[in-house]
Formats: sequence, structure tokens, C-alpha cells
Amino acid sequence: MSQTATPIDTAPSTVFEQDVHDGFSRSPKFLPCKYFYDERGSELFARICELDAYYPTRTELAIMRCHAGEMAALIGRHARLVELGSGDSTKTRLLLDRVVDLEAYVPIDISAEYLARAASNLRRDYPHVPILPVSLDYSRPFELPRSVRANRTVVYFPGSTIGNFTPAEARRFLRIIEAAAGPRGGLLIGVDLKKDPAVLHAAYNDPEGITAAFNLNLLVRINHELGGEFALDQFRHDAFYDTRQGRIEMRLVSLARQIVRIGSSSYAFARGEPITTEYSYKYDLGEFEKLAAEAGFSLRRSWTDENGFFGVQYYAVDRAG
Ligand code: AVJ
Repeated sequence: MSQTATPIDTAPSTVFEQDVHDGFSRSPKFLPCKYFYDERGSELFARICELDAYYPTRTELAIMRCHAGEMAALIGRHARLVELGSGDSTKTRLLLDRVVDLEAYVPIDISAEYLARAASNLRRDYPHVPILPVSLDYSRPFELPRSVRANRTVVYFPGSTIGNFTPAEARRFLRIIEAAAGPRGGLLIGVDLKKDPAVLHAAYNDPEGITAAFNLNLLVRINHELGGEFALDQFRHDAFYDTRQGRIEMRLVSLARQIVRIGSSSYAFARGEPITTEYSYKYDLGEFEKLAAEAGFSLRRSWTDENGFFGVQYYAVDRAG
């Protein structure tokens, strides 16, 4: 039922097109969540971060405000700080304000334009810190430029973005980070924690409908960039907490039986058929520590808020020489 229809004769010409085609050829259908973040999607995400019900951003920021001094001390002197998915570096500024003799700050982001703008703001505010932006898609294997001068490389991965990976993917990804950080390296990471499902449900189902618009923006992008013909009122936002898997699953549900053209391909949807658009895994602190240990990291310090909603953890690469 509802498998892909006919890719007629044209081969997909962009990575986005290929990913959409691959995702729609699976059952259940799937779209990678990294495509949320075009210009409009990034704006919508910024609005999500300000919603009353969306606790992660505000909670992580509060933890950073409280403990940035201690984090900076663990990062140490003459370190190179690498941030994955840097965005506008709001949380990082709390570190940049406190780390002593930073050798370089390396913000990594998929959007080159966004990165260039953010870098020039940072250069203005931190004239003594070399800002060395790298534009790449870190969801694919990557290597960092070598640094001869830095004492150590510390990777900063805030925002609980690690939750978008399945645990198996997260373990693999942490191994890549471990290799990139190197022998004396570190990892400072933000992790969203398991909690009352009602709190989780509310965070992904705001009455303002911003999360719904963020989710549906994937179809808007397909329409604009790939010549898609999605009728936006024929799909609805859906997000629920799967207790057994320990994850929020976000989906777009087809409201009717329909066939949707995208360029020269067309895809069939059954009424009620979902497209999975995002997983957001939640961990216990100990559970995440175990996962990180399997990737070669040993926990040095762990901070949380008074509700235990969110965790920030500092790990050291667990190998000599
Ligand atoms: C940016 C991946 C942390 O999973 O909570 C927010 C993205 N999705 N609302 C999250 C998101 C729906 C967010 N992360």
C-alpha cells in the first residue's frame, strides 16, 4: 500500500531531491529533519525557542549562565573550541566571555551565508579571538582542519541536537567527534532529559501552531525548490512521545488519499498515512553517559536545572597519546 509511484525518466539532480525521493520510497515515509532549516525554517525555530511550552532552549541557557565559569575552566587555556550547528552562537558567547587564551573558535554550520554573518558579528565582539568558520554538513563524516598551536580541541554540541539521531547513530556520531577532538580533547554537550510525557507533549504541540508551521515548512520547501505540488491544507502536524523508545516523533499526516507530484515524479499517500519528519530522543543522565562511554568519552562534570529537565555534560576523550 502507498509505496512510491513512478519516478518517470529524470534522475534526481540535487541531494535534497535525492533525499526526498529516498525518504518517500521507504515505509513509513520519511524526510530528514536537517531540511527544516532554510531561512524561514530557521526563523520559525527561533520562534519555537521563545514559546512558553518549549522549555529546552531557555533551560539550557539558564544552566550555561549558572555554570559557564566552571565549563570555561574545564576547557582550559589555549584550547580550540569547535561548535557544531553554531547558528547565532548565543550560548557560546557565555563561554567566549570566560575561556582564557582561546586559540580559536571554529563555528561549523551547514549554511555558509548564515555562518559568514554570525562570524563577522563575533569578530566585532571578540577581536582577540581568531574566528575560523567552516561550512559543512556535519551529519556526514567530517574532519577538522589541524591545529598546531592549540593545547586541546573541545567540541561544543549544544541544543540537544544529538537527540535527532537514533541511539545507534548517536554513538557513531560521537565516535566521529572523538576522532576529531583527538587525544586530549573534550566534549561539552547539551542533552534533553526524560520527563513527564505531558511536558514533552506540550513542548511539541504549541497552541500557537508555530511547531506545526515549522513541520509543514518541509513541504513548502519541496514545493519551492523541487517543483512540488503539495497542498498544505491536506497534511497536518502530529507529534507524540513514544515512552518505550524514549523519543518525540514528529510527523506530517496525509488528510486524504492523494497523489502528489514533485517535478516529474509522483507519490501516493493513503488517508492518514504519516511522513516521519523528526525524532527527538530524550535520555537519562546515566543513560547518556553510557552511550558517550561507548564512543570513548569519560564524564568529567554534569550540570542540570532544578527540575532536571535538561543536562549539560563535559566529557574528556578517554585515551592517552
Ligand atoms: C533543535 C533538534 C533540539 O528536537 O527539540 C523543536 C527541534 N523540533 N521543535 C528538538 C524541534 C520541534 C529541536 N532540536
